[in-house]
Amino acid sequence: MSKPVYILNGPNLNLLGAREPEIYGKQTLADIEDICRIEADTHGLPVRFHQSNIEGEIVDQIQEARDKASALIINPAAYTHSSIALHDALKTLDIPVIEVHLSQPATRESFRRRSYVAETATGTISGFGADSYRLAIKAASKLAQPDT
Ligand code: CA2
Repeated sequence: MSKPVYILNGPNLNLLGAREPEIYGKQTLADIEDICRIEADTHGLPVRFHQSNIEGEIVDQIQEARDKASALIINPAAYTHSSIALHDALKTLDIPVIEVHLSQPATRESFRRRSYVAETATGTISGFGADSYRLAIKAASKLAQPDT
């Protein structure tokens, strides 16, 4: 069995579907997890899906991914725009890192234009709603190295 793709989700994404559907869509995070698992299955990739509202827990997950994951997909939510701790943790990874966003932060408030994560990522996919995650898994399936 190959190493899983880690899919990490930051603060407030557990509220998806309940508020602001015009920005983030109607799907819940559980719906997005289902979409990810279905897409990953088509590529034969196992998935570890996680959400936390706590910055340090996300850092712990990134550190775990260093030797347990084949690729890391992360929607850091608001920590995208503030977290040097996530930036530093992500910089330690030797696996592909894909930053995802449901919305297109560049077209929103000016404080969303700065991403501390983008500088550490292999690439960023944003603005496609839940499809951003599906596209990120496609990218991960191309980039992830088979187990040695
Ligand atoms: O578009 C994205 O995926 C974001 O990462 C979502 C973050 C936002 O801070 C980023 O700039 C862009 C916000 C996630 C909060 O999700 C909510 C869901 C439902 C209700 C309220 C917030």
